[in-house]
Amino acid sequence: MGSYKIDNLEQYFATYRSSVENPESFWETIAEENFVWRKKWDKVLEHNLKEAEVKWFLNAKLNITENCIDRHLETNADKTAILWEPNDTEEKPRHISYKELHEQVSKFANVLREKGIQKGDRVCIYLPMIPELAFAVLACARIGAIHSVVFAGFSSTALATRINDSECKMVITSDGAFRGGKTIDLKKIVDEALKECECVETVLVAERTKSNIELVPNRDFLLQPLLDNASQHCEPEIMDAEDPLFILYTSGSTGKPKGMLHTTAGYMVYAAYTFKNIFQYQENDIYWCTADVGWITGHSYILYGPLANGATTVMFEGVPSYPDFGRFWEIVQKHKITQFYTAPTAIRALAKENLDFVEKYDLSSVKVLGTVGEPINEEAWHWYNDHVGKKKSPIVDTWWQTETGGIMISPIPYVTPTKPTYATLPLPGIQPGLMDENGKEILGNQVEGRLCIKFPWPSMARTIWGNHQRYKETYFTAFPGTYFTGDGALRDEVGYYRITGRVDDVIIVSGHNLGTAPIEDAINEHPAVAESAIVGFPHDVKGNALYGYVILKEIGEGRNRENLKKEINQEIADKIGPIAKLDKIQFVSGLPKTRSGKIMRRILRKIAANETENLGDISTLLNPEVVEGIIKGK
Ligand code: 7RM
Repeated sequence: MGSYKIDNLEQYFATYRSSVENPESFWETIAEENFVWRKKWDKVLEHNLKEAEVKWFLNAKLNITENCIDRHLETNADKTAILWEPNDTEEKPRHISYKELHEQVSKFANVLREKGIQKGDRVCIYLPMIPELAFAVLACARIGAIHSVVFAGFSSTALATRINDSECKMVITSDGAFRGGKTIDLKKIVDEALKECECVETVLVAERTKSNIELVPNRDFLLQPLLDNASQHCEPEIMDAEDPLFILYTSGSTGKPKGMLHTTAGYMVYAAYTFKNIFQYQENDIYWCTADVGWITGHSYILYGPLANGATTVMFEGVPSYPDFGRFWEIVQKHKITQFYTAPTAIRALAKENLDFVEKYDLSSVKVLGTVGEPINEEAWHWYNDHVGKKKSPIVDTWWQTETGGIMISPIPYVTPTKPTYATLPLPGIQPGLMDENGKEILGNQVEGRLCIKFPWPSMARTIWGNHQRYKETYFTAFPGTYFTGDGALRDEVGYYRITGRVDDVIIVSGHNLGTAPIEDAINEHPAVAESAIVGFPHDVKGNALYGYVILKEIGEGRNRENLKKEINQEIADKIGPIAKLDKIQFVSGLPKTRSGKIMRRILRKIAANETENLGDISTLLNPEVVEGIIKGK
């Protein structure tokens, strides 16, 4: 992209060097050469990381949908923007051209305006992976409404919490969802959630499953008739560079989920720049990211990044195991996928199945493979490389977070080398550092520490919705002047990074970030439970599984333990979602605690992983005696 070419390793190093020596002129060049601006910026960057304050492209004016849609119409109106692959193999895929996308988004945007949604209003989108999800997201962006997409696998309680936290005025949902062999009644979940949400005035319902639904008068409206009557011309709202674009919730280690807020220009520039370089997208490529739009990966690398580049992006409604474990590869063959981006948990699940499922398809169209979401283990990496990439497609192991908005550390295929289990090198403009426990930076190579980013980048989250103090405390106080990622990492002898995992209490299960606190809160609501603690333990498919230590109240002591376990998991499924169910539950008489009352998860983690020989120093505990009992009771 632009004059900072990265076509070979030397150019990568040269570009990287200039991006660090003069970040502002680097990002200014990228922004100038690749986007449509209604007005250019007065200043590239203003920042004070100690106060968690960052602004990019100050006073620039734009609309992200003009960059993702309108500007492609002149040359590429008939090119497929979104290639939608349905859950059911019998149903036909849909090729949505840039022209059609423009029409659909414009109509949808007019419906939103007609229903009273204005710039700055929050709109919750709770939809399965159907085209309406993409249209809804982009329609919000067209009129300056702030979208908050909630993954359609979340429970009504989780949905209600997120709707209320950002006071959404509208919910966009569907009658139901098809997921593999199952049908999920989404509208019922929304109805349940809305009993707790006073802020919601309007619900728009897309029809997908044609299931029986109830429409609350004056609140609920079927989407299609509204779209049918809407004009297909919609003037985009002109946004300031720093106007909010979206909120996306991510679980924290304590308390309620964090609504990460991303703004317009910086997010767009970074998502587009990284997409172009990391996937080496060429005209006529068919790019597929298997994530759900409910996660940041779907926002940046199904929608905004690819569309800003005029790419063809595949959106898949189903799951990798339906109708059988060859589904991904059947789709790759059918659509001649050129870039394929998925998560280690999916790779591990598929690698467990018969090789026939992958071997029987022609995967020769693939040029780049990607992974994201958690550290990929050596075995999964090699399976992916051997059986999917046939040892000829570089694997980009992309490290990033909801908070970073875009990929931060990753190989650039055909330019920089790959190394199994390593995310390798920072992208231009990204300045990682490793810190020791005393907050000192660890210099040199062959070292390990806490991963920080030492200089702002355009797509960093600007705040936590409604709680800037929490944003500052979570990310900018551990190592003042830098952004702390919460991850540990090592740097090898040539400077490649390998991410080792979270250093705090968020557990990643099947690539999804789960906070321990909300799960514990759910368990503790069971009438027989006194207290609980959750830790992750290694699981060969999910990466991590959840292990729960539960202290019962006296009334629980006499009860059937197996029934209790079932009830506890039901409680979790209802409050958080089935993904947070515990694989193991152990009833204990006490939990190891520090003198200030904090549960020592380090010890519980080791017990769960059967690493009891080396528990470390337990003498600082308030109650060291409970540890032996827990080990014996395992
Ligand atoms: C994109 C996303 C963020 C956390 C992050 C890491 C872990 C993500 C990798 C990874 C090792 C990777 N956003 N993580 N990618 N760990 N290698 N390539 O996943 O907010 O949901 O999660 O995921 O711990 O901090 S997220």
